[in-house]
Amino acid sequence: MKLDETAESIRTMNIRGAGLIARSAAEALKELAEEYDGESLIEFTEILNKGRDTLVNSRPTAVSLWNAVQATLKNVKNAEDVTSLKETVSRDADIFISNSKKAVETIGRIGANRIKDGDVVLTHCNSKAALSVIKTAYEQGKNISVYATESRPWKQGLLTVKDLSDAGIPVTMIVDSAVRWIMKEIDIAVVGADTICSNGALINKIGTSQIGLAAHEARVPMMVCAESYKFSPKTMEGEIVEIEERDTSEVAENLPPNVRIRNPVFDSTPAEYIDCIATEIGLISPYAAYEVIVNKLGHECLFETEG
Ligand code: RI2
Repeated sequence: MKLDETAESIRTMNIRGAGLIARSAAEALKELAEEYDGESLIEFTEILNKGRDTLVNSRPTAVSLWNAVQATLKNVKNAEDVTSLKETVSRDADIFISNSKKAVETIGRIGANRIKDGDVVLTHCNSKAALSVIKTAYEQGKNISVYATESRPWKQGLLTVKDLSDAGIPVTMIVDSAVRWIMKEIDIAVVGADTICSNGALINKIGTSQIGLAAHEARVPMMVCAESYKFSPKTMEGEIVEIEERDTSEVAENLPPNVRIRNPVFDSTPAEYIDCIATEIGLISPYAAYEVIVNKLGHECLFETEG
């Protein structure tokens, strides 16, 4: 797939889920690099930078996309010729993709240790990291069942219930507004992440914060499942995460013309409602987000936030 097609697929949500978006962006940059047949390092670098901007502008909220292009292009400035630049982009893309896949598996193993035999789990939207945790707990022989929200307006919950049911896990779908009512039956809420801010706040699918609020009220722990590239270096500089608002036709059509619709698709859950974050480098407190950004993503990506 050409880079422009990948960017369009991300925009239209044919490619979706913060982890898959990240891996697809790395792959798109790798292919862009491999297909360059000129001899100018300057021209080649410009093409890569343009490709980076096209990808980053396709969806604004998930920092996984930004971190993926940073990781893939991190050695561009050191390349001395076209051949070595091709090799470096290709290698760094492969490393990112492979680490990303391994991270989802490791998170499954670590997060599953927080799920007990007999637990009733609540999940939201369709997160591969959260599903990795739930499926690993089930594969460990734990007798669990899952409530999955529908996740309006895109109804990613339908993907989640299909996946869990294919794995043999008892699953019940609820509408998003049933979350607080069902909370009395829930032992643990397990959700994914699009972005984690330096203050530990979680940006995830719209409705996640009401799960956090209801879980906190009911003293139900909420575990977030997030690869380290879901943590945002940009928030270290005080940048506010842009909450994507998508086309209103996704919510409803054919309403009277004087009815306004809004379609924000992410929200922010404060750190105080989050029990723990399962990452590939361990189970952490949301208040350790700063350390993850500095120690795992590295100082060099801080304050290099252009693009
Ligand atoms: P994984 C999704 O966003 C959901 O918000 C989900 O929780 C998050 O990405 C992380 O997904 P969207 O792309 O990376 O459906 O865990 O808007 O798969």
